[in-house]
Amino acid sequence: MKYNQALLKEIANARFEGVETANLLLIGPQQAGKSSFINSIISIAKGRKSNKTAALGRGDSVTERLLTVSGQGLRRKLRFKDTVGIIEATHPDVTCDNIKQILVGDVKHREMLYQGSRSYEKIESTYGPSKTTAHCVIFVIDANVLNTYKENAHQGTIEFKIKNLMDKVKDMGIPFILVLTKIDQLCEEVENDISVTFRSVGVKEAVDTARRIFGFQEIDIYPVKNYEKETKMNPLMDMLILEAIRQAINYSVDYLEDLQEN
Ligand SMILES: Nc1nc2c(ncn2[C@@H]2O[C@H](COP(=O)(O)OP(=O)(O)OP(=O)(O)O)[C@@H](O)[C@H]2O)c(=O)[nH]1
Ligand SMILES: [Mg+2]
Repeated sequence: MKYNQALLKEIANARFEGVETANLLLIGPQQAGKSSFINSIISIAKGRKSNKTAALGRGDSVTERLLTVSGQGLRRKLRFKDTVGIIEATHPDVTCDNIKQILVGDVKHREMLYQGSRSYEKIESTYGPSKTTAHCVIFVIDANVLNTYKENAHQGTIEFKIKNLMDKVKDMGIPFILVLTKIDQLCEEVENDISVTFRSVGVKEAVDTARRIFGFQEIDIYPVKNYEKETKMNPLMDMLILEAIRQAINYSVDYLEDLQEN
């Protein structure tokens, strides 16, 4: 598809002030499709299926450590940071504390994410946008579980934790988007034909719910279908994923530009 080629080119041509590569940090509940999303992008960039970060449906946490994924060509523009999925309860919340450390670039590739977290003073004092900090956050949520989230959620719930992390990201001035995954499971029409995504009532409802619960703006919400069991590439799936990435890249460009100017 010509449109996809144009999107790919636009991403490949992005220029970031002060750094060569945009750091995109993925945050979301366990099993939301974070790793699958990263693998999907890499597959699109390569033009074939690729698995850089383990994504398996075992029902429990698959990604157990920070994985930084980057590559050649177009992929040199993007560095993905894949994190451990957020789960309900658990106190102290090591995963959320750890994600806050990752935001400020304080965690290394393959560092286990279940280790005791370090103190917050350190986080604040070391903060300074750089090659290792996040330049845009991609929140990833399964579109099918959105309607189980509550507006006035209490502490310990997944939605509370996500809102808390959103606040942190906003406080730091880091831009963010929301990727809604598994839209194929929302309704049969989308499952059969991904091109009806933007006409689908189910997708519209999911987008509205995400706006209401989390306060995302509509232009920042991207419904996608990740590659999972497919063996071949699908240009319509690619398009939805590329649109999300383009927005994340544009936000990274703006963010890094603002930092240089101020
Ligand atoms: N049908 C469908 N399944 C998906 C989609 N995205 C991911 N999956 C499946 O959902 C499961 C979880 O995906 P992962 O990518 O491992 O999710 P994750 O957020 O990285 O999970 P953790 O690392 O455990 O937090 C896998 O079985 C994927 O194949 C999607 O868009 N549609
Ligand atoms: Mg994962």
